[in-house]
Amino acid sequence: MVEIQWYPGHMAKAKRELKEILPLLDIIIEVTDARIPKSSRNPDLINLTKKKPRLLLLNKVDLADPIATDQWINHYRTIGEKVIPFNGRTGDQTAALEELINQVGRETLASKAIWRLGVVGVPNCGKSSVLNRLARRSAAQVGERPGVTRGRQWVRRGRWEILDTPGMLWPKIGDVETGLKLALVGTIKPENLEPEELTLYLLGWLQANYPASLHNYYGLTAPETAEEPYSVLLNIGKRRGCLRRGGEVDLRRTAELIGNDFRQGKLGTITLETTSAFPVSS
Ligand SMILES: Nc1nc2c(ncn2[C@@H]2O[C@H](COP(=O)(O)OP(=O)(O)OP(=O)(O)O)[C@@H](O)[C@H]2O)c(=O)[nH]1
Ligand SMILES: [Mg+2]
Repeated sequence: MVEIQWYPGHMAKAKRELKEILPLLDIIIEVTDARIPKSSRNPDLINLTKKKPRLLLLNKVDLADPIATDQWINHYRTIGEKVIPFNGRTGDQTAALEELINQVGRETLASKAIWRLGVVGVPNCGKSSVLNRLARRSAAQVGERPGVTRGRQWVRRGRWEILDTPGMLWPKIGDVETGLKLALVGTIKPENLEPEELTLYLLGWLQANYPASLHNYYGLTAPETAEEPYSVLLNIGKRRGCLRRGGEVDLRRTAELIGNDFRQGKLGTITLETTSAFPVSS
């Protein structure tokens, strides 16, 4: 298995800059990806912001398994987080988010004229989209690839000053599965990854938890969906015509295709981790 150590200089800089600006921030809005509600929480960010009022957003809920999302929301509520599901693309739940901000602000900053909100999280999880929803306009640039936001950007709306920040990972992602999941949802640039390894991991998860997705989208038969992940990869490559000149399956291209299908939600609503692996007390 490849060990993902993706911590370019600009992320170290982003962390330094966040540390500098943190004393100014009143409320932290930590954005995560609802498909990996645990793995998309940066331990550095949790640590840096633990003394601040903090809201947790499970963003991209439209792509996540709704049952798993409910379980994760319950899990986080149980351990005392102020958490809500969110869809940065449609802006559903913006009113609920605003209400939560107002509630936390009333409790902690009642007398302050200006409330400074900091939007933080791993790359590509939808921070700028969330900011645009709160600002009610397209103030920040949004994009499909990680690393779109490079610098800090303040946006004002009413009594709120909202800060958009660049995505941050942490220097050493110790657990291989965490790295694979972060890569699968698109927080790491694809050119830094091994698509075959990622997709074999994804296929194993789909076979165990969402076998119907392989049947419905790629047309595999039930026995085919139960084969080794490598055979499933080959089979999808054949069916999709991802072949090299000699007629053999192009595994890399097939793997990229499946990864893209997953990221775009074509395989259905899928969450890559369950709460059961993490005791409520964790
Ligand atoms: N399906 C879906 N896509 C979303 C959602 N929120 C954001 N996106 C998309 O995810 C991609 C990344 O969104 P951004 O808002 O740029 O994410 P970011 O966290 O600011 O990314 P960086 O600045 O690169 O770290 C864009 O293509 C958005 O349209 C969501 O709730 N659902
Ligand atoms: Mg951004």
